[in-house]
Amino acid sequence: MYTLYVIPGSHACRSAMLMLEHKQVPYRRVDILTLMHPLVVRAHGFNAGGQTRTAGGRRTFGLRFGDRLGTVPALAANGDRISTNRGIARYLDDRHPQPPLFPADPEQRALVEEAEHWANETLQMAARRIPGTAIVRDPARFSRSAGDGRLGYLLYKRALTRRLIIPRLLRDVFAAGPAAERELLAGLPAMLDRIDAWIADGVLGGAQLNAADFMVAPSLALILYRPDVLPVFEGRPALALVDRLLPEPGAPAHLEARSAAEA
Ligand SMILES: N[C@@H](CCC(=O)N[C@@H](CS)C(=O)NCC(=O)O)C(=O)O
Repeated sequence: MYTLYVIPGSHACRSAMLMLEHKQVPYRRVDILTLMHPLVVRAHGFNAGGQTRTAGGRRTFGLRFGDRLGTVPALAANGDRISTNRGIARYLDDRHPQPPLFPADPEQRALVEEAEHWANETLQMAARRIPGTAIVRDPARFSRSAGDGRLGYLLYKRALTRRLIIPRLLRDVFAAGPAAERELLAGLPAMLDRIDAWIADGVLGGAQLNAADFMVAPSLALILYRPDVLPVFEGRPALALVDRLLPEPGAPAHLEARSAAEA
């Protein structure tokens, strides 16, 4: 039995959950109270896998703190402690080769690893900051709407807690203040173009999903908590990918996925 430490609604944590589900490995999920997570995972023997995360080119105090102590997702397995999705993907593939998370062909694998790397280094942080700037601008509206969505409720179950804590976190840790908004939105179409191109080339969104798909889809799902960006997604293969893996609650694809899981 594996134990996965997560925080609720985290796109990074959902990547690891999708990978475990892909492997059909039973696991116990432990939800940590957000903000306590670097301390809790450290106390359980994890670290942050040597990451040096930046937001808007800055290593804020919060990022340095998390990188020193530990991040989620964090997987405890057979006495091992595996931090980061990158580590978790490789650990799972070593121990549970089928179905794979990376293609066997070395050239194909290199392409998937390139997409995985970009999703980890660039998309994952942009996915916090794109909705983040809207949240900082209008915390009350967001605290209501983030109670449900493709990733479930975001970080805190209570709307008041979301309203009080999340905007501060976004501004101070993830540099998602109003000055960043224009640039972040301007960069979104190019990011979606890149994902669409990988889908067209069969690197993402194939019959056999891979580690890069599981990194990309949750980030897109988080961006879509900001409804005004939907027109930029419409008609794109990138939207089909996130609809396939993480459908909007209540959408037909979501109901199908739920009844398949319950069967
Ligand atoms: N890129 C890594 C890092 C994930 C990450 O940044 N996780 C956040 C939660 S969404 C975290 O644990 N942050 C702790 C902190 O910054 O203090 C991965 O995919 O595993």
